[in-house]
Amino acid sequence: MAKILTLVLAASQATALAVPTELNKRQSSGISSMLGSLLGSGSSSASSGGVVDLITASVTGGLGHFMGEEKATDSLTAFAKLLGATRTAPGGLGPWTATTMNAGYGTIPAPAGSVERQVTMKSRTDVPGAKTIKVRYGPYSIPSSKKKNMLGEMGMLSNFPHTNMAKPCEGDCTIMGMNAGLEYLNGTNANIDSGLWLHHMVLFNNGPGREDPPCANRDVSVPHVTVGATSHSSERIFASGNERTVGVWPDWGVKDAGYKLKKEDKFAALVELMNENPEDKQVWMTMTYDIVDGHPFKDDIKIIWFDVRQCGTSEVNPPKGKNQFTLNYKWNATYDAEVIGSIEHLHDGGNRMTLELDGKPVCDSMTEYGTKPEYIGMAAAPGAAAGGHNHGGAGMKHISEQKVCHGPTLAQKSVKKGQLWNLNAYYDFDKNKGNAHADGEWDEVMGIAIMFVRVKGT
Ligand SMILES: *[C@@H]1O[C@H](CO)[C@@H](O)[C@H](O)[C@H]1NC(C)=O
Ligand SMILES: *[C@@H]1O[C@H](CO)[C@@H](O)[C@H](O)[C@H]1NC(C)=O
Ligand SMILES: [Cu+2]
Repeated sequence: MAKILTLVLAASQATALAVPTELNKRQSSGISSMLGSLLGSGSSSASSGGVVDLITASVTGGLGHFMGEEKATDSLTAFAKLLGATRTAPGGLGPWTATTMNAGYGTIPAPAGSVERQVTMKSRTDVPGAKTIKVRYGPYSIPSSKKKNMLGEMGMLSNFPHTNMAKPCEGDCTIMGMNAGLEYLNGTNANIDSGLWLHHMVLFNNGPGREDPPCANRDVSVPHVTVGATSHSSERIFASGNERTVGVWPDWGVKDAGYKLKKEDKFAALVELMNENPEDKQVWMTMTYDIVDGHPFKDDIKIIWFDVRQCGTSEVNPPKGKNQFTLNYKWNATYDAEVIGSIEHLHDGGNRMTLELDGKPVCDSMTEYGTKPEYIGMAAAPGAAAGGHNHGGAGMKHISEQKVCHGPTLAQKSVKKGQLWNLNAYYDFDKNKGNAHADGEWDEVMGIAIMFVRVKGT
């Protein structure tokens, strides 16, 4: 196993970092069949849809596009297994992503003069005893827009796995709200108008009894093993794109339930940040939490993750030649609960996202563009490349708001085991321009909804 691991690491590094992208097809197919025979001996994961496809994409410089294909989830899962992931162990995909894929970038020590890592703010809720705490994570160093990563993306810190992250409390507390942000080292907001994107972040909680229902039926789930956990020992509890949607449950009418955080729980995140400036940048990713001490409420709040590309990278390539398309995901509910609200995430080009139950609309979340100045693309700095993997350029309006469904805009307030929930993500590039790869093809898109449910305590 150790030998294969070294081989794969060496192969991946060698192919993606050293092999010129203009390598011809015959050479690259030679290399991948050689790798296939090396990896293939006794390893079913190297067969079609497995690691060889991934390495072939890497050799031909097409890894970025490959990540948005449906089979990429199987390939990445096979790669994770090859690096030692099992039902109970995360294996080496996380360390590989941190140190090989994002070599030289990621977390750095906070330079002298940086703002504090944690601040207690005025409470955002009127729940007795509640506090609002902002935790700054990182700082993270993001490559300049002139530097290309293994995926062929410019200026990207790509799904950087950050483990052992600070929690809003060390002992027991109850989370009642969350939102994410991006800041300069001095604590000033950082956004698109200065070329910095909170491309996305996913927060995981890893601890006894934690489980992520939609991915728990898989031995190995890519996002979970990437942060050093498994889908049977951890759960995704929050996510945000650059729209930075705020979810404060007391504002949705829930003041007597929350997510019960325990002493043994550990936080981790996938952090993807983009920089459109021609020099490296350093930023904090922030999480603002509303909490109360201890576990004063009987009921729990849980998170159900809807995703049109579940348990993979969440990325989907827009169908070729189509400007309008819909992406779909179905979830067959595995437990009973009360729905309190949902937060949706689309990429530029997205119109709206709906949740339906038995053909009946439950949530219709509209997308708004450029409603705030910091969501309008900055003028390119002299000498800058076209900006990240070409996220529009000067004056382009990006997603600034995604409507949250709760209360009157949430037509169904209960989930029953065995119900089929249907998520649709609607894209229309004629209405709102999407983002493009350097080669002019549409960049991958996403369709994610995180549904917050209340589970009765006993
Ligand atoms: C904070 O840092 C950013 C980036 O270096 C800079 O543009 C901004 O002017 C600074 N703000 C303050 C108040 O110092
Ligand atoms: C949902 O799952 C249940 C088992 O929990 C199964 O009986 C049912 O047929 C499934 N429904 C659909 C529509 O797949
Ligand atoms: Cu996204």
